[in-house]
Amino acid sequence: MEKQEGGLYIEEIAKKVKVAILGDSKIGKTELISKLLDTGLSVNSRTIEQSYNLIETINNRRINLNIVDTSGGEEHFNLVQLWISDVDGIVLAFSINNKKSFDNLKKYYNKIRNLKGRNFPMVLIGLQNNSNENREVSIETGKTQAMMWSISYYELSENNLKAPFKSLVNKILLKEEKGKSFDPSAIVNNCKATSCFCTIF
Ligand SMILES: Nc1nc2c(ncn2[C@@H]2O[C@H](COP(=O)(O)OP(=O)(O)OP(=O)(O)O)[C@@H](O)[C@H]2O)c(=O)[nH]1
Ligand SMILES: [Mg+2]
Repeated sequence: MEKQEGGLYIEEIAKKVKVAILGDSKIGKTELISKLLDTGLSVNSRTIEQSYNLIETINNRRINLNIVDTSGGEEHFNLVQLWISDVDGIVLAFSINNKKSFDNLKKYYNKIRNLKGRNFPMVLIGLQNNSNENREVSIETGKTQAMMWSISYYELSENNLKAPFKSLVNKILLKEEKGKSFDPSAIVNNCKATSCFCTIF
């Protein structure tokens, strides 16, 4: 535990939020996390599964963000179900210089929708826009896809690395708040009291 705040360790007072980053191999997922944590992780080898913690203040709340870095290898696609089993949100990543990595996200998206249902918090990010390679996916294409999936789109640069994660955490917190404020028993009790008819969705 790193710091103390008001006599409490930060890890004890921070709310835990767990997210996974998914997308093809060699698109820069681990590199992004390395920059985010400022640790200089070795990215010479392919990831299997690794998780990292980041303490952030988001919307005036202390968040202990646990990021699960996953493998983009096709041979590991059947592990997606396991990786996302207990996450609160997902970052879908592709390289803007690699159209195949963009097209392949559809299979990740469909799998997530099947397992997690609609409205599961997600964000789409385009990586490697700092390389000299030819761009294969335009900003418009990325934005359009994100709009079709009703999620936000980010193209990362050195000064906005945390933006998609903050946006995702905000969505997760909002969803949680909405879930708390919806209490079906309150409707049932209210109906009993006033003898009204109501539909519970
Ligand atoms: N130019 C450039 N190269 C990058 C960037 N991000 C990653 N790379 C390079 O791309 C290669 C793969 O990066 P990784 O971060 O290991 O890719 P990954 O998505 O984690 O791959 P897997 O772990 O196999 O799923 C490495 O050689 C990086 O140096 C970037 O933003 N710009
Ligand atoms: Mg990796």
